[in-house]
Amino acid sequence: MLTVYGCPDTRSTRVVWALEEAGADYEYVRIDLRAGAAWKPEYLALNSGGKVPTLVDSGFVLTESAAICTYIGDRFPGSGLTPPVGTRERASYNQWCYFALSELEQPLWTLAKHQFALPKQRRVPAVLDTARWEFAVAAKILADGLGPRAFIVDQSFGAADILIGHSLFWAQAHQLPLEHDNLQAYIARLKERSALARAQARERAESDLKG
Ligand SMILES: N[C@@H](CCC(=O)N[C@@H](CS)C(=O)NCC(=O)O)C(=O)O
Repeated sequence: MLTVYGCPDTRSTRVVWALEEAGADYEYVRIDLRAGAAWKPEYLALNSGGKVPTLVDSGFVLTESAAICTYIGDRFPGSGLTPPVGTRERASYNQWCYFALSELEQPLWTLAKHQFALPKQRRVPAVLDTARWEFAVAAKILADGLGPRAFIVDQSFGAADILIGHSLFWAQAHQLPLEHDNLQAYIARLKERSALARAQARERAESDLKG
């Protein structure tokens, strides 16, 4: 049995999107971050950082959205979300997952942290301009790497597209400039995926963690 702990409009959408792409059967438990539900002892026992997402697969607990998406791809090989281990495609897949987490998402996270996520006394407004510039640098690397292809690895949709796509949606929602035509087309292509719409609807429909 698979259980996802998440919250709408957070990185848990990546995981629910992957599960929907895989056609998996899963339970969703909403952790209302604003109400402090992530700090309840029963949730901290699963995710000691008090963050979402967390996946529990029959007692096996996994955190970190990229690790979870990769796990889902490997657990449902027919989904095509992850290339087989040991192949060059898998190496490229890893490359783009690490890029998504370390280069593309980081400036977005820096912006969020220093605008609202950190305690007020920890925020440093002077970093915001540099973070916007760093995002533009990462977007250019992504645009060059994507080129004319439909998806980031080998022309077929996969979990790396989920991680990158989710970060691009995040950037769009915060009005960061994304002037590369191929990235605009890529974003539109990803937004058309019915599994994404199902994931967003599922996250909004489910109820909160009890207790
Ligand atoms: N690197 C982690 C980041 C998880 C994370 O920071 N999640 C945010 C929501 S998008 C969260 O739970 N924030 C609550 C907090 O930091 O207190 C991942 O990708 O899963």
